[in-house]
Amino acid sequence: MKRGTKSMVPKGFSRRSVLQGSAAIGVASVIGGTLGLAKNARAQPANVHYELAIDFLDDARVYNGNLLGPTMRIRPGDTLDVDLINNLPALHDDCTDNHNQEHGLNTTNFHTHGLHVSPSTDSTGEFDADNVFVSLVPEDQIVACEEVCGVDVKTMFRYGSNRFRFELPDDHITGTFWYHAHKHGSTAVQVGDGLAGPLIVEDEPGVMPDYIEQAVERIFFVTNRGMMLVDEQGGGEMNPEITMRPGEVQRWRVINGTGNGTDFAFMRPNIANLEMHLIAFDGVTQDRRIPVDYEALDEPWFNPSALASGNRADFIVRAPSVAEPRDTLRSTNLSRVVDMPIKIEGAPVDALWSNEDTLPGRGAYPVRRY
Ligand SMILES: [Cu+2]
Repeated sequence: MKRGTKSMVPKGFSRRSVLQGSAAIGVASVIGGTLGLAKNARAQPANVHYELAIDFLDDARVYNGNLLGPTMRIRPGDTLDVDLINNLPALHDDCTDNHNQEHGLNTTNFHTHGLHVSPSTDSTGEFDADNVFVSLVPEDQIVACEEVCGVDVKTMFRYGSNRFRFELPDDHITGTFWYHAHKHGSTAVQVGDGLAGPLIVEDEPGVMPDYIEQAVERIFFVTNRGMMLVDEQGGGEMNPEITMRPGEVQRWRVINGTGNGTDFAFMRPNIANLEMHLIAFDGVTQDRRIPVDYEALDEPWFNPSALASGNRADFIVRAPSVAEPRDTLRSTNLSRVVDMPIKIEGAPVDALWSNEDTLPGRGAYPVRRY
């Protein structure tokens, strides 16, 4: 495979922290003239910006030189701008009359999986939104569609770089989503390479129960190469040992980003006395948490810890004081079993917990802005 020749160095990272900081101070001063956010108050809508430069890394197409893209964090009402920069070499292979044949392998697009946003343009019409007909080709690529296909194709070509703008409504649901390349003919290859990443629509403060709101967050991304515990930039550890302190409560956001549509991924911790409850699925918070019996390898559609390709599941997990190893590991030929080795170590913590199983459901009620 031909390698990219342009810079592999990311051109810049998110300005999210700066934006969030200034927005929070603005709200606090309006509410009471003092710093600090009141419970149930929310930040003003922000314009959140990420830049994704695509290059080759070890023969795989990647964002910003990392195994995955950065974790994008937004809130209901925000505008998300993604500047996509295609540094891949031109292939001149974009047009084909067979839709089911791989083509346009260095041509890409950007899709926010699960967001309720425009499938065409932003509200001004100036920027592309989640539009499957947009194709971002390398800067110097020749697109000879009429020659190759003999017809004018519907695709709208962009060259080199493009800004995508996603406007989230004020009452957008909060939860775990993801983004990925979505150009027909190259999606499976590019997502398998790593052109994907977590996308979190943050909960409104005060909506989730305290023990969930204060839980330590971990994001796990199931890829074709294994399960990755991701860091915010898109690096991370593949098939990690998961450390928890005795009594610690963690919120696991799990994304099945594999390109194989027939694979169910089963999350299977290796200790018998871990408390694990499903609290959200596909970005929708449940009305009640569901205890996960991760020893039971039922049909995947009965098992709350099974994720089909593209699914997301959020779990609230509490570590025991001492791990009891499981003695049997039942196997299944139905699916991809994702083993989660847990290591309980460090000083015990007295983390908030509740035996009450009620959850806010869709949770994200429209919140009045101040
Ligand atoms: Cu998708």
